[in-house]
Amino acid sequence: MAHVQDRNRHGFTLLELLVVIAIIVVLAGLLFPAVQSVLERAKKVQGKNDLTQIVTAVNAFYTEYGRYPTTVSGADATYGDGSTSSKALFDELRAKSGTLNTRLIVFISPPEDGSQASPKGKIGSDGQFHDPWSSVYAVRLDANYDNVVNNPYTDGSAGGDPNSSYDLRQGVIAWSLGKNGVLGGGGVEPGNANSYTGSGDVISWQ
Ligand SMILES: [Ca+2]
Ligand SMILES: [Ca+2]
Repeated sequence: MAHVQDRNRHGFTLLELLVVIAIIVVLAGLLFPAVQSVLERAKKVQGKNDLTQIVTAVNAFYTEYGRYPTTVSGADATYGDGSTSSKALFDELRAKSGTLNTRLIVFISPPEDGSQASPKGKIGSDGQFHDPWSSVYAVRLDANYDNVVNNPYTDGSAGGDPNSSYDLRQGVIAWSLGKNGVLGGGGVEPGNANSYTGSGDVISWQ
């Protein structure tokens, strides 16, 4: 009997510890989705801030030089869409290149991580600006100066019909593919592929 009393005095039995551990596991399981959703919202806010900075930088370049930071002419220019790297664009905006930015003005200065090809929310070793999920931000410039650019969700090609109702009356637009890394929803995002509505994508023009 003395032995049992000893054990009681010293605190928890194995069963009590197991119950406490089980309760902690259940609570952690309940909290995990909530924490994930808060983190995801924070990433979208960061994405929107980055997109605003990109658009502001391009517009400041236009104000300074009377043109957009691209050598493309006769059609609109799209960077970071998977076919054309955005390095040339950000090299000009970051004054790493003086080809177009002849006065070497720094229009944007995102954090940089040269040790990674695809860092999150930074310029990578590829010279491109990556979103908080590590995909590349896409940027479209009105390089034919007709005051419209194609909406990537309704056309996908740059420099289309300027009279189309699908075009946006913008000089520069930028967008992030969101958590699933593709245009529109699907997979880990709600919504449908190639559609902005209800997806996890982040865009500059709304
Ligand atoms: Ca245009
Ligand atoms: Ca997406």
